[in-house]
Amino acid sequence: MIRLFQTNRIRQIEELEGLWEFATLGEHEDPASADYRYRLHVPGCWEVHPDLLTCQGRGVYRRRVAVSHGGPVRFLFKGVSHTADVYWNGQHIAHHYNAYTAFEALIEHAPPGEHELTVVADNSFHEDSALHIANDYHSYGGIIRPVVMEQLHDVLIERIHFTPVERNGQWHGDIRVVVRSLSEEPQPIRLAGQLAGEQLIFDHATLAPREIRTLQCRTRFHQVDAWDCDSPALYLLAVQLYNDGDEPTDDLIERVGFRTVTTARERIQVNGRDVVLKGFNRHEDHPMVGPSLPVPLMISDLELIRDMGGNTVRTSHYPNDERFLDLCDELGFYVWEENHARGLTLAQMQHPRFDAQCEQVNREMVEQHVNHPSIIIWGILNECASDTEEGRVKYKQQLEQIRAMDASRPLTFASHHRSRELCFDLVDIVSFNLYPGWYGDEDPGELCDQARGWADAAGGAGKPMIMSEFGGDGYYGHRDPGRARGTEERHADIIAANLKAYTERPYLSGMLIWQFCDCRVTESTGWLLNRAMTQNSKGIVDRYRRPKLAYHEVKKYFTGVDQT
Ligand code: ADA
Repeated sequence: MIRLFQTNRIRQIEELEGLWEFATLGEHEDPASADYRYRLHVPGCWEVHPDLLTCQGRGVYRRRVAVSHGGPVRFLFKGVSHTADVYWNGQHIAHHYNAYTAFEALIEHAPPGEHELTVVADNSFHEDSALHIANDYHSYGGIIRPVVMEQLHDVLIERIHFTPVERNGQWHGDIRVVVRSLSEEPQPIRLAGQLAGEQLIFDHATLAPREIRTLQCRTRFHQVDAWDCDSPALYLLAVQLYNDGDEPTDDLIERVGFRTVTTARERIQVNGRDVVLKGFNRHEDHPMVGPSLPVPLMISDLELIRDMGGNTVRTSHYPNDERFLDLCDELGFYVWEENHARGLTLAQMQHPRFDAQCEQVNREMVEQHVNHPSIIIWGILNECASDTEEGRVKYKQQLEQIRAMDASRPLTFASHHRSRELCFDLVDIVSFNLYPGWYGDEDPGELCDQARGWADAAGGAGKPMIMSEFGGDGYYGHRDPGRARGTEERHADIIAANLKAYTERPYLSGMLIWQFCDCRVTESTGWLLNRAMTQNSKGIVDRYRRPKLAYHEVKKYFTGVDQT
């Protein structure tokens, strides 16, 4: 399944789901000489195969595809982990870095008939990789998200950017449609669009050869319901492109919601109403499928979160599968989506590729996910060097980049620098990762009050505050009346003490538990990567989603009802 709704009625698209041929590749081995001894499912990761459980390096996927009519053909890869090289009949056509954003591979003149598509994926921590490094989660290998083949015409709709605007109780929408010509000749075009019973009117245009242009309109919507968690009203936004005739030659459908997000008086507002975010940090991880959760498993994750009374997911620490975001739109969850970076030191932020790789993931994240009403916050650079002047320059640059692309959502980052933080003045929401009861013995309530003080003193006064991470280890099934560290009992105690303190503090705008489910981490040495069982065990459910004792504490504090 590509999305939770139909994205095209005119453009011919086909999901390339199923078994592809697969081979592991040596560091310098040519894919042409690969021994395709495996069949792996796409989407999926290679670690699900018994021979490849810990395989890290390069692997090559291959399949044949049928082109029905000659012309441009484009493959959309929704996520290849983590570096991809794509070949068409042996010829290199695309390169992309980062597992968690989509990219295209385009063939401008594909003759009809059968062709060979080959994808080399690399999940090694090579020297060109500034963001995928050994870390407290696993960088799986493979084509981890769906692949779509599109048969196009010379002019196409590249993407749609919808921004809802509320004025004097009336909903309006700013709609920007990016169109792209692949032609060497000027191309006259016109767009038609429909949203929530209104026709969208765009100017006609003639595109210069190979031009990419944005056409926009602002429309008033007379009969729409606002999107919110409790009533997640969604509308299809359909745009058709006419090139040189009366029949449209291309189209694109997005799904949008009408809602505003603002911050004022230390609070976050959705549609003008103060909200408190209660929820979880979540890694895309499952022992049976790695990062490639099928939709039913995504749904059951959200059902567990809802059962505990949660209303929010932070996509720690990377942009998520867009089908998960579709589900959040549809089922009514708030999302803090963040770019891909975790715990980088200043030296790691000074990697020669860091700036370019961040610029790219920020751009792709916003362009690809901007229409999800569930995303109410953009985040960047979790626990990086925001306590240094050099780090601050990079935070500022990235926040400005995102704000220039989308000024309709507040920005934040999760800090663990306490009183040393230097970047709270740059964001709309201040967020703290603190682990009272686990990494330190502080009282959660006192620490939280102290954190509010640090924020106020460091440029965060008047801004909403979120406890963006807290928790402790709890090994599923490890019970002991002595409540030793690592038991489910101690884990439940830590979660309860934190949640009691935070739910009692009216100045807090959010509390996000680290973490929803246990997750696999990189196996290595050093205190962090030496984690027991090579997993981060702070999940409220384990990797198989079995609830730990803490589940009931979360439910008690998030729902306000004690069922024990
Ligand atoms: C950090 C980090 C998480 C995780 C957590 C922990 O704050 O942001 O990714 O590593 O700590 O479990 O220690």
